[in-house]
Amino acid sequence: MPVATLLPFTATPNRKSASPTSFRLTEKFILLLVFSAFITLCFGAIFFLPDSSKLLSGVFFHSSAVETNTRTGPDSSDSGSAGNDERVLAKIRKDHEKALLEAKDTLQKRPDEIVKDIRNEKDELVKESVGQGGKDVNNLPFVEYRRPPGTTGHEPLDPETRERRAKIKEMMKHAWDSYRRYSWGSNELRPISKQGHSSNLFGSIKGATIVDALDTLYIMEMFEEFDAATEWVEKNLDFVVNAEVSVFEVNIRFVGGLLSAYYLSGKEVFRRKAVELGEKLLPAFKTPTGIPWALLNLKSGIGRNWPWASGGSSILAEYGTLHLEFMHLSKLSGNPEFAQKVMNIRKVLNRLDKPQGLYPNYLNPNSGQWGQHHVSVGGLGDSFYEYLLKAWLMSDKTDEEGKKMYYDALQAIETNLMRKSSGGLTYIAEWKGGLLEHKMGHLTCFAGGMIALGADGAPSDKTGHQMEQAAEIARTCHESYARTALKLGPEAFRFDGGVEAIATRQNEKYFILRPEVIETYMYMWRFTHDPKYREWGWEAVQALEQHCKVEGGYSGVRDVYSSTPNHDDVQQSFYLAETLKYLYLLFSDDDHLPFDHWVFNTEAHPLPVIKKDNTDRPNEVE
Ligand code: DMJ
Repeated sequence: MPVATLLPFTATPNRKSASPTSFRLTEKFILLLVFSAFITLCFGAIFFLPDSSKLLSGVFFHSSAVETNTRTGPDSSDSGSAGNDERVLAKIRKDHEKALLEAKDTLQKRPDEIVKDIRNEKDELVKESVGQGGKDVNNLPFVEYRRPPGTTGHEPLDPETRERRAKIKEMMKHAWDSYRRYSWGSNELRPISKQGHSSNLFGSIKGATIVDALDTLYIMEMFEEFDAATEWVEKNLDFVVNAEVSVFEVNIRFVGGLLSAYYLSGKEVFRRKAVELGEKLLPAFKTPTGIPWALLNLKSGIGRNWPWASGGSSILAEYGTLHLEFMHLSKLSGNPEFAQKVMNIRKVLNRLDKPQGLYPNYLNPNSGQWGQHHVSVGGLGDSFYEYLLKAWLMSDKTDEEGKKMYYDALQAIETNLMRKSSGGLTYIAEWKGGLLEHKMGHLTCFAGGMIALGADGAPSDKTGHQMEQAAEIARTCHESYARTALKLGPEAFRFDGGVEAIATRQNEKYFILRPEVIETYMYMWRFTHDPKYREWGWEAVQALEQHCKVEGGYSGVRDVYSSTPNHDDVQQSFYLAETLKYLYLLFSDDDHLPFDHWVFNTEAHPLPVIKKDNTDRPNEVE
C-alpha cells in the first residue's frame, strides 16, 4: 500500500475528487487498526520497560533543562510516590483515549475544517494566557499619539555628505533586500549560505531582523519596506511560544524595536505588540529580590539564570538594561507594574555596598548579594551605566536618582578603570577583584558616546574634562580599527605585553558588524562637529563595503588582521538596527532625531523624552 494513502492529511490527487465526508469503510478500518496497535505498544512500554512511568513523567510533564535550574516552590515536591504513579498512568490512559477519539474525528474532516480548528485552538490559547494574569492587550487605554519632532530628516546641503548619506541608505537596502529574499521571517540572515539563521537568544520568537530594522527603515524613508515589515508584524509576530528567551535581548531588540516603530509611525499594532510582549516578560521578576532572571520560558513563566554566571547570578548589563523600555511600557499601557519592577532594581542596588564605588557584574537574585567582583564597562556591565544616564535624560531630567547613580559610577570608573597607555591612548580596563586586566572590548567603545552625552549634565567643572575623555576614547577605538589589516576593529584589544590597541588572542580577533565605535563617532560628531568623526565613519563604510559585503548581504569576519577575510556567515540584526542607523545619522543634520527629544535604547531604537509638562508638540513640518 502506498505510504501516501496512510497519511490522512496529505492531499493526494484521487482524494481531491472524493466526496468530503469520505473515507471508505476499509480505509477507516485499517486506520483504526494502526492506531490501536500504536496505543497497545505505548501501554506495553509503560508497564514492561524498567521505571518507564518516571521516564514518561519526565518527558511529558517537565522540561528537565528548566527544572534543574529553577528554584523549587512548595508545589514542586517529589511526585514519585506509588499513588502518584497510578494517577499519572490513569491520566495518560485517559489522554490517549481522548486523542484516539479526536484523531477519528479529524479523519472525517476536510483540510479547510482542520485549518479552522487549529486556528480556533490557537485563539483559545491566547485567551487562556490572558486569563492567566496577562492583560487583554486589545483593550489598551486610549493614548493620544503625537509624533515627536525629527522622525525623518532632510537632504544635507553639502554634496559630499549627501552622497555619503545616500550610500548608507544603499547599504541598508542591500542588507534588507538580501534578508527579505533569502530568510524572510527568520531571525537573521546567513549571507554566504543564503538562508535563515536563528540564535537561541530569542527562543522560537521569529523575525528579529524585521523588528530590529523597522525604525531604521522608517528613518531612512524606505516606506515600502517599512510597510512590508509592518504587515509581517501584524500577521506573523507571535509571542505565544513555549520557549526560553533571553529577557535582555528580547527587551532591547523586540520591545525596543516595537516601541520605536510605534513612536515613529503612530501605528497601534506596534503599541499592542510591545505591551503584549512586555506582559510576557513580567514573570522574570518573580525572584525573592525582584532582580529578574536572565532566561524565561514565555509559556510557563519559569525563569533561571545562565549556568555560567557566578553562582547563579543575574547579570548587571541584563537586569540593568530594562529601564527605558519598561518606563515607556507603563506609559503606553497604563499599567504601573512595568515601572515598579525597574524602580525596584534601583532600590536593591542602592542598598548594597559597592566595592570602590563600582558595580560588580554579578548579583544573586535570591540572596541580593554580589557574586564575583568583576567589573566591566564592556560586556556584562556596559548598558547598565548607559541606562542610568539615559533614564535621567528620558525623564526630561527629572530622575535625579538615575543622574546621581550615573555620575557617581562614572567617577568610580575613572578612578579605578580608566588608564592611559605609554603611547598616550586612554582606555577602560576590566577589574577583577581589585586587579586590572588591561584589555578593552569593542563593546566598551560605546562609552565614548555615553560620556559625551552625559558631559553636559555633569557638575560644571567636569563638563570639559568629560568631553576630553570621550574624545580620547573615540581616538583609542579608532586606533583599534586603524591597526588592523581590514581597518575593522577586533572584538577586544589589549594594552599589555608590548602592544597597544591590538588583539593578541586568536579568539578576540573577530568583527561581527558591531556598532559601538560608529555610535561613538555619531555622538562625537553631534557634540563637536569635528569633521574627523565623519572621516572615521567613512573609513568604516569603505572597509565594510570591501570586506563584509557579499552578494547575499553583509557578513562578519573571523580575523581582522588577516588581509583575506574569512566570513562568519551571519548578518547580525543589530547591523541594521544600529550600525547602519548610526552611520546614517552621522551623515545627517542634527535635527534628525534631535537629542533633546529622543534617547536611543542600547539597540539604537529611539524613544521619545517623556516631557515633564506634557507639552511635546507634534512637529509642524511633518
Ligand atoms: C547590541 O545588541 C546592543 O548594543 C547591546 O547593548 C550590546 N551588543 C550588541 C551590539 O554589539
